Amino acid sequence: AVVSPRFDWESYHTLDEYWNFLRDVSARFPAIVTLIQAGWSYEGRPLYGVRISYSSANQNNAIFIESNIHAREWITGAVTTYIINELLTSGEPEVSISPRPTTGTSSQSQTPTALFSLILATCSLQSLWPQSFNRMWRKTRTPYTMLGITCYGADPNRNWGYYWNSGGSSSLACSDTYMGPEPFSESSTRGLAEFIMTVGDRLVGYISIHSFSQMLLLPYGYTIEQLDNYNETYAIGVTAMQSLARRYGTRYTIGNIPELLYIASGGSMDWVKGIFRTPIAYTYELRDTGTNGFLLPPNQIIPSGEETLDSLVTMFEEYDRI
Ligand code: ING
Ligand code: ZN
Repeated sequence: AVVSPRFDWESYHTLDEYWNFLRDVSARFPAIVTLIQAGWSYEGRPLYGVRISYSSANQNNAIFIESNIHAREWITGAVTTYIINELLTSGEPEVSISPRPTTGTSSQSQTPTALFSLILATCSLQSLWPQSFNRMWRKTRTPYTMLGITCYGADPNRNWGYYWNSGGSSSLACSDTYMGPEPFSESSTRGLAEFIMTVGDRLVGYISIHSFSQMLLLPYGYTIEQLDNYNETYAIGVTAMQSLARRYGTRYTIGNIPELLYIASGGSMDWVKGIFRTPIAYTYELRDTGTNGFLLPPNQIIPSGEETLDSLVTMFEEYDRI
C-alpha cells in the first residue's frame, strides 16, 4: 500500500515531491505522524522530517534516521521514505524496543512499546543542486571566498562540533570535504543539531544513512581508537547485516570508519554519539560497491529499502536481547 498518491519508489524524486510526501503522510496519519522542521538551508529551504510515534506514553526509545545529508546520495532519501511508508502501511511493527535507561528520579515506564515508537527522519538536507545543476554535488551551498576565489559549500558531514578539525577534513573552501570556518558554520547542520538537542537524551538509536559502498560503519570517525563496547556493537552489526543479506544476498562489511575508510572528523554520528552517548549509533553506506555508485538505478530502490528495513528490525531486536 502507498500512503501518498503522488509518490512511489520506482524512480527518484525531486525535493518538492519529498516535501509533498512528508506532508501527505502527516495529513493522513495525524495521530501518529507529525511533520517536523529542523531549521533552514543556506538557500532558505526548510529541513523537513517526520516524527512517527505509536505511543505517547513512552518516548524514551526514540530512533533517529538521518538521510540525504549529502546531496548526491539519492538512494538514502528514497530508502528512508520507503521505510516510512512500510511502517505506516504494514501494520504495527512486531518488535518492541526497551526504553533507554533514564538517570535521575523520573519514574519513566519501562514497558516496551512498539519498535520505532518514535522515528525522526530528516529528508531535506539535500540541496536542489544535484537535481538541477550538478548531479555530483555533495556539500551545502554557502559561499566561501579564500584568496579572492569563491567556492560553494562546506561538507555537512565534517562540520559538526565534536572533535571538529581533527583529521580527514579540509580547510580549503573548494574541497569536497571542507570542514567550514567553524563548527556548525552551516545553517543546515546547526538546524539539525538544534533539533537533535531537543530529543538527544531520549535516543536509543541514531542511524545516519549514506551511499555508497555497502558498509556498516561504527563510531567514531575522528579516531582510530575503538569504542569501549566495540565487540558488542560489532556483534549487533554482524547479526543485522546477516538479516540484510538474507533477502537478496547483499553483502556489507562492518567496522569503524578509519578501519574501513579513512579518519573523518566532524561527522553527525560522532557528535550524537559523543554528546548523548546514544547506545546504538551506526552509519550505513548503502548499495552498491561502485558499479553504479551514486547513480544507483531506480529499480534498486525497493530492494534496498526492503533489506535495509530488515536489518534495522534485527538491529534493535539484538539491542533488546543483549
Ligand atoms: N561517507 C561518509 C563521509 O562523510 C563517514 C563516511 C561517516 C565519515 C561518518 C565520517 C563520519 O565521508 C560518505 N559516502 O559520505
Ligand atoms: Zn555521504
